[in-house]
Amino acid sequence: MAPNLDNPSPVVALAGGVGGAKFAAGLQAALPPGALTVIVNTGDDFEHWGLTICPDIDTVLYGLANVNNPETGWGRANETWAVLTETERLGGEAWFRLGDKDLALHLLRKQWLQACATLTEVTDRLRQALDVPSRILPMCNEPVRTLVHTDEGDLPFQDYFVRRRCEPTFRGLTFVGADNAALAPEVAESLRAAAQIIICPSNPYLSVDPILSVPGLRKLLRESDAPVVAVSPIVGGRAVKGPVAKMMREMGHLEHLPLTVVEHYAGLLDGFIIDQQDRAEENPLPLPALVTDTIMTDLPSKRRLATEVLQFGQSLRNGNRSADGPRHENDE
Ligand code: FO1
Repeated sequence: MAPNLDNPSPVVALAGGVGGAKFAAGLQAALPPGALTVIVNTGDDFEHWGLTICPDIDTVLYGLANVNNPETGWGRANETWAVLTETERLGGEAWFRLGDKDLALHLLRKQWLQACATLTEVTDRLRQALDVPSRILPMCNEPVRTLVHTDEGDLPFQDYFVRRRCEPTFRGLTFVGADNAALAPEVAESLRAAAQIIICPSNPYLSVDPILSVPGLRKLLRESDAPVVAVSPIVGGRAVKGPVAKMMREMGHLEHLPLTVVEHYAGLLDGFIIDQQDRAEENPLPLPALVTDTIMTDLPSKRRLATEVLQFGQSLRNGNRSADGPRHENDE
């Protein structure tokens, strides 16, 4: 896709979690400055230490600013832990690791929110302070909190995911507050103006579904004449490891197959990108697929993948859409 420098065709990405942030950084590197808008999950957000923690916004922000911790994927590079260490010594909660540089951002976000700035305004102020050329939009300005139903009762997402390391048996999810979420004008306008819409390789259930739960957002995707593609978050079928694999098994997704993800996004997609390790899974897919290396280890690999995805989306826009009409229809 030849970048049009004076009027970059706007691209909108939906992202959450570490995988989504990595791919968003690849898109930013592959596009002219200002062409990318990232709509980010806020279902992982929670109140902690009297602060409003927005892990997925911050993971995307730090990734696009190239100040993220490359080992963990979240938090800051070259971080120090003086406040966390002293908090623990004084008997405070230390299970959620907030570093000193990270804390500065949380203190400012809290101050600006208390001064009645919206989360969208606060996030835009932070991304400009970190010289990020792309726009970062919370999925909405109202609080939506992912609540995890487990055999030990209901747990706020971070309690389940970080404090308990997904040990309790997963029983289900509720996005508390989604019904009262409003479609922010910036979100609606970016989706209406998009030349391409890309669902990043984020966990469909934990990171993308909360975004799609905002009333009116899914409809904007369906109505858009921009191609909508998704990058598979699963590589090599059962390769998902650790607590997320346990959670997915307990969700009943024993097979982590590309087709499962395509069917989960029923009715939204014009194309799907799968890893070459899952080439055999391409055939049953009921929509155009790009098979490529989706492993992102460094910025060049993120940029290469993003460039291929953008070209694939462009090819769908130029009419190579699946025979059965513009969207992979599913009677849902
Ligand atoms: N994830 C962890 O597993 N342990 C942590 O202590 C932790 C701290 C943390 C602090 C700031 C932040 O923005 C993210 C943080 N994360 C941590 C990641 C967080 O749990 C995210 O929700 C996950 O990456 C899933 O999106």
